[in-house]
Amino acid sequence: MEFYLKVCFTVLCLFQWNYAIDTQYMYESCNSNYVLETSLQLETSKSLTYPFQMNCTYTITVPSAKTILVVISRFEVEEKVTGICTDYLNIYDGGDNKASLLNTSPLCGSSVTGNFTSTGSSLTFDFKSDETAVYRGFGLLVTAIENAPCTSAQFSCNNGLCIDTSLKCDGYNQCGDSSDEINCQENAASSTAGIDNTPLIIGVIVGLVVVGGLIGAIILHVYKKNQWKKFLHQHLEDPDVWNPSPSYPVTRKYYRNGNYNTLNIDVDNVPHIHQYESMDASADSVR
Ligand SMILES: [Ca+2]
Repeated sequence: MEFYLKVCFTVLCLFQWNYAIDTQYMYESCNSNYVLETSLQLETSKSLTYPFQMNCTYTITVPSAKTILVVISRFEVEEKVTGICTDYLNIYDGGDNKASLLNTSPLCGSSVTGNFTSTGSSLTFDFKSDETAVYRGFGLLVTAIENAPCTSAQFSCNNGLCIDTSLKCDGYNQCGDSSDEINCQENAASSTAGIDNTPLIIGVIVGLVVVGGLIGAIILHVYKKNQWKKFLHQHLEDPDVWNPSPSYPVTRKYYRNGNYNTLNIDVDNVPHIHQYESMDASADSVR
């Protein structure tokens, strides 16, 4: 078990994979509440595009001492029609859509960027779509934050925010200024420096040897088969040439199977046949 854990950890570090983050979908969890401890990704729906006539709210609440940071990581919603958003997102600064709005106007189109921060411990997202033109929707990174000074269990962002320390170098910008994703390659390199990679190296070498052996066996088999065909062709073309190589014996068994019928050879009077009789097994394996 320890061997496999080391292999998996090494592979993860080598390829710098993002750790999985909790993802919630507004359409599939329409009009629900979520208690958030650290961070989640809020998506419009599980489908490739959000549905027509979607009308959902989603409320997120964090512990009372904390507030909420929303980072827009992706936003693809129908553009305005005659200056009005027909599909749009509103972010309310409270536990329902009666609270004050954090955004100054409904959010739509594909150029929405920036961060939003709650004043309290709850935020409510409200998304509506009409009956025309659906798009991929949005992805929002929602994170529980506190202001500095940070505790030992928190990471101190460059912008003065504190986030859970587990969010450092997880591939997502929970600080809002990306300071939690800085210098991650160096950290990953140093963290792998103390790992004993011997099992991984041995595994790779054994794998290469096995694969190389298989390839060699296939090449040898094809080579022998071709040589055997070449030899037979030569003797069928010219019956006077009768000088079989010990590597490709022609035996009594081979003659009596009818392979040389056209040559009218007296099997019992061909000395080479007796010479190679003991190699019947070898000839059979080649064929
Ligand atoms: Ca992060």
